[in-house]
Amino acid sequence: MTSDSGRSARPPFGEPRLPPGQRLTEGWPVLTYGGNPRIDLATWQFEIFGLVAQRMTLSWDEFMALPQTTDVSDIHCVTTWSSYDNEWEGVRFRDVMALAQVSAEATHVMFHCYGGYTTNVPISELMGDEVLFAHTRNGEPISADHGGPLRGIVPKLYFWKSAKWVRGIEFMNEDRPGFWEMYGYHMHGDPWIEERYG
Ligand SMILES: Nc1nc2c(c(=O)[nH]1)N[C@H]1C(S)=C(S)[C@@H](COP(=O)(O)O)O[C@H]1N2
Ligand SMILES: [Mo]
Repeated sequence: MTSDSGRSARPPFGEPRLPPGQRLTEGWPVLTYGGNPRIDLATWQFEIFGLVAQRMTLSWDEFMALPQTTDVSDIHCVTTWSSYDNEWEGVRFRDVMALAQVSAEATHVMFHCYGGYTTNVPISELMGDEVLFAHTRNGEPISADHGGPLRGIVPKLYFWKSAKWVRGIEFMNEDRPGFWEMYGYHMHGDPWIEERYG
C-alpha cells in the first residue's frame, strides 16, 4: 500500500531528491531534546481535542484497531542529514482526524507528546497518504529513542515536525508555535525551500 502522493518528500524519478543544503546519511541519528519519557502501553492514551465536537481518548488497543497502512518516504532533518526510503507502518493522520468531528474553523494542529514536546503543522499538510502515526519502521517496532511506541511522520516537512512519543492532537483556528518554533525554528518547515529558521 505504498503511495506516491508524498510529492515533495519523494520527487518523481529524474527530479532532484536531496533538498538544498542536505546530505545523505546512512543509519538513523537520534535527536531528542531531553530524556525519553517513560511510557506504559497499559495506560497509554491518545487524545483528540481543541476544535472538535467532543474530546476523544483512545487506548493503545483502540488505536491499533484503526486501519493500518504503510508508506515509504524520505527524512530531511534541519541539522542537514537526510535518509532515503524509510518504510513506515501505522495509521494515517486523516483516518484519525475522521474519528472526531473537527470544526470547519480548524486550520492548524499542535502535536502533543509525552515528555512535553510540541510542534505545529497546518492541517493542509497532513491530509496525504504519507502522513502517519507510525509504530513500525522497516519492519521493526520504533524504539523508545526514536519515539516509540508511536510517533508522527510528516515527510514533506523537516523532521522536527514528526513528533516522537505522540500523545495527542489539538485542533486550532490559528497557528501557534510549538517547542522548537518558540526557539526560532520556522513555523512551516518545508525543506525544499529551506524554511529552517525564522
Ligand atoms: N517528542 C519529541 N519529538 C521530537 C523531538 C523531541 O525532542 N521530542 N525532536 C524532533 C527533532 S528536532 C527531530 S530531527 C526528530 C528526530 O527523530 P529521531 O531521533 O528519531 O531521528 O524528532 C523530532 N521529534
Ligand atoms: Mo531536528
